[in-house]
Amino acid sequence: MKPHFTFHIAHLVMPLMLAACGGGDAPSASGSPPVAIVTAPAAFATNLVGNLTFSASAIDDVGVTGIEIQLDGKRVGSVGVTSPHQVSVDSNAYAPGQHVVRARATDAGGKVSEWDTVTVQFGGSRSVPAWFNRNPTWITGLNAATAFAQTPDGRLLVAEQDGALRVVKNATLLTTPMLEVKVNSQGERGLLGVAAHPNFAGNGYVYVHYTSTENTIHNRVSRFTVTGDVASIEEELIDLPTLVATNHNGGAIHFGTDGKLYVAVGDNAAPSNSQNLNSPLGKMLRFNDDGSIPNDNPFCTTNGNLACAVWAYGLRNPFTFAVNPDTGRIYINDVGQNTWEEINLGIPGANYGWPESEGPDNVNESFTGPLFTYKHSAASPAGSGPGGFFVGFSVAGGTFYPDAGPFPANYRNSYYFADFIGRFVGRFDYSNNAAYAFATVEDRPVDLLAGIDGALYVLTRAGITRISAQ
Ligand SMILES: [Ca+2]
Ligand SMILES: [Ca+2]
Repeated sequence: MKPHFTFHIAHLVMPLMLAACGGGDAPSASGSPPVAIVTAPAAFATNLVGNLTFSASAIDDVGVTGIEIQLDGKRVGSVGVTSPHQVSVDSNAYAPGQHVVRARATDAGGKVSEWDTVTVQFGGSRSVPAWFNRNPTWITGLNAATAFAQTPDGRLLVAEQDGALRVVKNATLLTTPMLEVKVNSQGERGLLGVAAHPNFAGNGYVYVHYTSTENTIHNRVSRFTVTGDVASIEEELIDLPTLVATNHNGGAIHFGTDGKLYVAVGDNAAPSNSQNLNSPLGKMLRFNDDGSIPNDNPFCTTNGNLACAVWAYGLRNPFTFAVNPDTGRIYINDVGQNTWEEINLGIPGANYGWPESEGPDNVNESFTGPLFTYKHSAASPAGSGPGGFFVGFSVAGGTFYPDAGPFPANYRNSYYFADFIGRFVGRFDYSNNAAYAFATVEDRPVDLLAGIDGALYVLTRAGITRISAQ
């Protein structure tokens, strides 16, 4: 702890000297903003358990009037005035893994310091924070599930890799699938994506993304019309190129708030596809709800060509993505190769860099780097660098929890993401550009969904875990 404090003293002195030298502006009653530092816990502290004391100090040229300490973006305890300001935190209330402590100070003139932030790791064995319940056996008996969607009436439609679209109705898995498509399910092929039309209540349209064996083995998006719990009338809307490898198909499909259908497509293990705008592979594609190509996509040289559907590119294997229902923002999870997992902000025309770059290792400033990225191995020291204490191998699942809902306020307005191998759910707090541990899962997660009832649903290969506010 001592070296950490000493390190910050050097930073504390400088603003005071600058203030003393005088700037161009006339001095106000409050002068310069204060400077705050977190003095406990130490940066990158690991395995913090039990009751913890967080401490922060602040200095100001005129006088500190408030010191605030936050954990994971939420204030803990009261605002103090005297340094060191200390608050108590029961770490047993939180999931084990990464948490972020920060402090700031104000002065009499309302000037506010920068945040001083330390990233730490809590220990313990809690599977969700104390304000939540987790039911890992809410639905069991799924066969190699890959993705799910919810209809406005609350049913969950669950894609199984072998081609069945299952229905969960009133917390029960129905025996009869809503539909079955004939698939090739070798490797990562099969039924991979499902979406309900924004006007499902009116038209009954459900969309599926699957590996068809018709003529050649290729991925296809079809639309079905649902009556009751059964779908009929397949309309084959989009046929992607013939596959070579069995992996990197991407898979997720969702409607944007613009009413367009977005389809995430992997590079099919041929990385050069991702930078080739004449290939729909390694891309995020964007279609009208009838499978036709909108005339406002960013790249199009030959009208009607499937390449005109490209909305963003430079992706490797975007198995999952999500649309923020409040803002329309799209976050694209890209499964990495040897080093990094990525969460990318969807931007029309963006190039996310694969295979020229991965994670934060951007080699070209025209590439769009990830919003958040975590590594396949611990940093040195553990917790430092992009991703902090998050370690995983396959980002699989993402959903926005909206501004409203039964979750405690500080758990809303967050992007939840899961890792297939790490078996965890993390929370990306996009307002503060930080990620925190949220939950552990007992099986391999493949998809996440913030449900109409305000619960967070975690789809695993074999079932659905339901996480709800207490
Ligand atoms: Ca001041
Ligand atoms: Ca990238």
